[in-house]
Amino acid sequence: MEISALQIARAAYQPKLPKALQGPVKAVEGEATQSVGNQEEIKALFPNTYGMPVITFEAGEKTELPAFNVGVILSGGQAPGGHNVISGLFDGVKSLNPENKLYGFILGPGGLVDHKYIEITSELMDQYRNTGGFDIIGSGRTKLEKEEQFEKGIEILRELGIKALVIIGGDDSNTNACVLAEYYAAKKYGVQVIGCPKTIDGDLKNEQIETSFGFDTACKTYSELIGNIQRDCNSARKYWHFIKLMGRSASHIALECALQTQPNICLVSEEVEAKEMSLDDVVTYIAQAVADRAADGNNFGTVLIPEGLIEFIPAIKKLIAELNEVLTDPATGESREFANAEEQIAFVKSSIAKENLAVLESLPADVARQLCLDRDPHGNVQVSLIETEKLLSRMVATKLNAWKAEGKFCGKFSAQHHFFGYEGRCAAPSNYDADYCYSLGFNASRLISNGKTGYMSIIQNTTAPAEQWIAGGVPITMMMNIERRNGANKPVIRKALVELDGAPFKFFAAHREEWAKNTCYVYPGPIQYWGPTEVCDQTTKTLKLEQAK
Ligand code: FBP
Repeated sequence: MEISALQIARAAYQPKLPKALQGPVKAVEGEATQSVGNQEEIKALFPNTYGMPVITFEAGEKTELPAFNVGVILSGGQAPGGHNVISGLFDGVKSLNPENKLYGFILGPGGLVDHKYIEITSELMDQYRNTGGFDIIGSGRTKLEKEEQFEKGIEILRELGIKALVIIGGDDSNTNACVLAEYYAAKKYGVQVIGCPKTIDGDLKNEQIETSFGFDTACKTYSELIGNIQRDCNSARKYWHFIKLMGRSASHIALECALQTQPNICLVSEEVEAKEMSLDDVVTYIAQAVADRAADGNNFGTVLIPEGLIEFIPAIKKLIAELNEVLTDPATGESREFANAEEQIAFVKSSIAKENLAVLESLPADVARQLCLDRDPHGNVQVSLIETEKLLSRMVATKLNAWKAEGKFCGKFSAQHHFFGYEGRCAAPSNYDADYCYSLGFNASRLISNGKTGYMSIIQNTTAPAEQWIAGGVPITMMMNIERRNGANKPVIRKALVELDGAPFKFFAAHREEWAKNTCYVYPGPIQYWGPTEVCDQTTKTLKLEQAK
């Protein structure tokens, strides 16, 4: 296999570890914890893993441990740094006892159920250090939530002598990790389950988890591309660029990219919902900015659109909630099966309330169709398939034409469309993600050697130099509450959306009028791995603003 010069040079990079993880550790326990919501229900559902303390690691005495084996699973969408979590885990496990083995389950949680695995040897590991992607073992979106899957899992875990399983995933995958930890603890199977916070979306964060890994690199990659587009835009001065950004529901990616690049407009879904804006309100807001810039002779601009926007428009949100209900079979809790798409659409139309049907029918036909048909295995609407950037620019053009017909000056409007998502998910991890991910993985090995289960690996204080980072673990039950999913109430990790009273949004809101009217573009350029620390080692503006609070 031919490999790039960057990959060769990057392979030699030794990720940094927090001081506490550089030698033997001892686990310091905090107070007993509570879940963030629905305490009584969560406690009843997780009697063996509820209420455990937050753990912090400090320097401790070396102890000899008998050899043990560990399994690892990559779950859900790719995020830069996944290979570093695995290399940190690998090095951590081997440092405890060189006889220890690490097994990777192939193509996500399905690999555990189907008994598909490989041993991660040092030769294999060395080919993937500090690289982007999840291809060392692959990922998948199979939901691990049924007893029969857990039982299939224990068969292979026992066969391979695996004492602990590390699940690297987002909120849904870590919810499932928590259910699995509880199940194995209740059955006294002697297998520990540890989670690691992954997702470019940045929505798996809370008081304990500062950020999910991959968010930093993905946002820097998109910001480079947005900056390049803005430079083109400011050179040619003839297009409005509508740029949709991945992130599923939360707008963290769009907001972070706005903070890095200062576009003319950035929509924030959480604000659209809070202000109860309609689709027409959103379109009017953009069209007004286009007209205002045209009045200054600027017939160009950039608009950032979060992927989940459409489902935050209150009327559409209600519609989606009802679609989720009617498309779930109440008997099985699974998605209903249909012979074909037309049958599914007819079923939807005959099942939903009149007012929701009216909203569905008011949408362009292609968007309505996508809303009715596409679901991921967790029952989420597949927002990444909805071409919001085209929908909005089409509607802005129509509005500007109507204004022109009324005699209002709107200048020229010509649009280009982009969707950035897959471009950033497998980028080579930034120094921040390389260090953070390696530390998360290494730290997971210490949670295992300390006998913990139902914990998520956490690394805190990450805006300080890595030496000063704080390593430990948080019980996953602590992040849970009950939410309606797929037509049923379920215990899930609470998703972190953009907080409108949080520092990142407030900073953006204080500057956006100026950015809209004037051309204040910033061009961040590509991620740098070597060079001055202020260029190479800075994390996201979101995290810096949050930590400054
Ligand atoms: P995870 O939450 O699993 O990390 O996935 C994030 C994400 O990249 C979202 O931003 C996006 O909506 C989705 O995955 C796309 O999924 P797919 O890879 O299945 O197209």
